[in-house]
Amino acid sequence: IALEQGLRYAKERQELELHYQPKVCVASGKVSGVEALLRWHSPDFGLVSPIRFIPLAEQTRLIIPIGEWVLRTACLQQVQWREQGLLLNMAVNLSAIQLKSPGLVERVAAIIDETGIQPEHLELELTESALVNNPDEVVQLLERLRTLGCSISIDDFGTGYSSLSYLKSFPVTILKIDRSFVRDLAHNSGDRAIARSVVDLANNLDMKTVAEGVESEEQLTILQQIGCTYIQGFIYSRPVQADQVSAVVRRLG
Ligand code: G
Ligand code: G
Ligand code: NA
Ligand code: MN
Repeated sequence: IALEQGLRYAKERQELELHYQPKVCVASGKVSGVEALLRWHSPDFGLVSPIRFIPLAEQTRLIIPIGEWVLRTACLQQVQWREQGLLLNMAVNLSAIQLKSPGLVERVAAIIDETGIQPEHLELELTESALVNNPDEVVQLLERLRTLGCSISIDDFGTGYSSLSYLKSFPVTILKIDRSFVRDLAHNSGDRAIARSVVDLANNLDMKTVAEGVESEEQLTILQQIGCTYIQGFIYSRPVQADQVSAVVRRLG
């Protein structure tokens, strides 16, 4: 209850912050964009991990106003960077609760409008598990989001039991290979087979791939050989504060 109480006022009390983690394009070696990742600096609980507070925010539906703040803040940041000559795609996580909430498409449209982000630079990350129920409705919803001009990626792909027959009808542009398959890539042939299969599947469906949680040169080499499109992970950068992003982009070239 105490944590919930704190979370309820976190936004008004300006305790929320976004960090940004780069995604590097394998072909060009350049940073193509960043993923916005939420942080909560609680005066009572310290720095609370999203692994702890996102589920609570979902249970209490606080994720709806918080998620709106995340989207608006990330879009404003993208525009600010663009005005400084730093053009980055901005990926924002949307939870299943947000996806199911009435008026989502209208709220995303309003935020695109209000912030002036060019929607082709906005990517919405949805977890695979958010997409499994009512796939017919989900297809319609995703199509409406795509009509706004943004792109959609499936986060944590491979962990959520989505049906392959629906995958082809989801208007999705990117599959994110879940970190659990990347972790032991160098030593586990099963994980290598899975990663390769996800990349093949994506290619055959005209989608791109992001590997998450890439930490080592060995993992990177395998992912390059497999033909993964983008790499995200500590090997390039941890999630960093907004004012550190341009330095990270310069360092990575
Ligand atoms: O940022 P990492 O540091 O610890 O994130 C942990 C988990 O929290 C990840 O699964 C990530 O997708 C999720 N997460 C981080 N930021 C957000 C956000 O703004 N919205 C939602 N729904 N999930 C987020
Ligand atoms: O579920 P989602 O993909 O949004 O999760 C992003 C989470 O992964 C964040 O918690 C982020 O801090 C974490 N993360 C990003 N890169 C790495 C990495 O290279 N290794 C590990 N262990 N975690 C990572
Ligand atoms: Na994500
Ligand atoms: Mn993920």
